[in-house]
Amino acid sequence: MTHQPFVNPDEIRARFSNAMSEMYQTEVPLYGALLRLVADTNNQMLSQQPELARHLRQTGEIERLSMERHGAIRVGTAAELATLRRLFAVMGMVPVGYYDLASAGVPVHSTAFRAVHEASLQASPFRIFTSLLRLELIEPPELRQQASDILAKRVIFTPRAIELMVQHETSGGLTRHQADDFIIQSLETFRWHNQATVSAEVYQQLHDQHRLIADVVAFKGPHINHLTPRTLNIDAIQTAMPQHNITPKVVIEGPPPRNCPILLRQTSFKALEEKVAFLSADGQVIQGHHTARFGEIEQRGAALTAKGRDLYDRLLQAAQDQLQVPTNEKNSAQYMAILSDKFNQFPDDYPTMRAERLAFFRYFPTEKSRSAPTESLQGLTLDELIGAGFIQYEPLVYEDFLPVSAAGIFQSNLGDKEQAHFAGHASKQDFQRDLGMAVIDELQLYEETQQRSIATCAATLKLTLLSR
Ligand code: OOG
Ligand code: NI
Repeated sequence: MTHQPFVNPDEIRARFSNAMSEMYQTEVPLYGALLRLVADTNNQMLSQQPELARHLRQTGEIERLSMERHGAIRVGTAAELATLRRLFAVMGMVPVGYYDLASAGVPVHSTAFRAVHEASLQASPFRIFTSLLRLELIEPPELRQQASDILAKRVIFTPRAIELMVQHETSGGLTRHQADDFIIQSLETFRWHNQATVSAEVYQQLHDQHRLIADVVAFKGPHINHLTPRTLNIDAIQTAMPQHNITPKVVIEGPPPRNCPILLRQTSFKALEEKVAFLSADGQVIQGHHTARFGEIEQRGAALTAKGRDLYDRLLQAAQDQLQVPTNEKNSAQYMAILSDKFNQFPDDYPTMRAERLAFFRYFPTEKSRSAPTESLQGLTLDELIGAGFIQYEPLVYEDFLPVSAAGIFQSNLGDKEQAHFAGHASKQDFQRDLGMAVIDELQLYEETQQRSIATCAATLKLTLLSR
């Protein structure tokens, strides 16, 4: 008997991401409109700015530009989170980072499932921001118990999806036929259901406690709540959205516009009010509505080192402290001005960002290095080789999320009155116990990618040692 080869997890992820996007565009047509606006703006930018196009080609970013996407889901129990970990593993996605959102007024903590190696990220950067509802933060106790009872009864995975996860775990992969099946089956978990699993009364109680609780508890599964393409000009899209009948949130989250973008800037359109049906105890169908699903865009920049991140966090905090109140329609321009002013303290050219070790970089051997007399280069440092034109560098793209920004995205889609505060401490340990493994440290991943690129340069130049 011949053995069927396994499909590469990167390919399963790329296909799953496409299938998810198609499903979501059907479910939320406004997301399709946003995608078209983003594609048009990206094309315009590329034709107007040849230098930008060159930079994106150099790093391979141009190929993944149109497939760039992240999505988000919210689950209710440890078992759901742990099974999602197994589901995402089939597609080569592992939990990276821990995000505590309770301190920012959202009763969840989260991780991002994503690929980790630069080659895999290149094949498909698709990530899922996954939040676990923290039931322990819910008052009163009776409602907490009720929510937990409702969640205990639901099964969010199809039996066949579970079978295929086990198949992947025991044999190390899926064959072509199994992978096709897996994509169809796993998509079911993230589908929207316009029928709630609870009565209108129970929905209202959950909703009164926090809109997010109703969103997680009252439905059959963790519907995908947004998808996010990557834009080359987030400010242009923020301005253009209203002209396309799309209502954006009031401010762009993250750093201000810069010559050398850092981390992540993101904005979204406001969640839509959608019709749902509730079933009463006597079997009557009652029409109501629920607001949860939206579209988002992101613009990514350089991944920062711990030192760079610390500076970012301090400047962001300083801007928010100066504004004193949460951002709204009236103060959004003022906030952006304050933010730009504070960030004048963050160097805005790559050589300085590199010299001060604020960001991670990827190093490439130049054309010149291929015909170099390598003996004479032995012993030169990385800086010297860059100076002599044998090596060039590009910033490493940030592949993760930002807790303050994520809270801002949550908040703007939960309504303004949900500015609650939760006293609970961040609980990475509890999260990892529920997940069934430790989350991966993102800084370590950037460090490794940077190091691998230096090793490739050394190999090309036939250097035995290449120190920074
Ligand atoms: C997740 C919000 C966070 C992001 O891009 O920071 C997020 C959610 O609303 O479930 O997606
Ligand atoms: Ni998002």
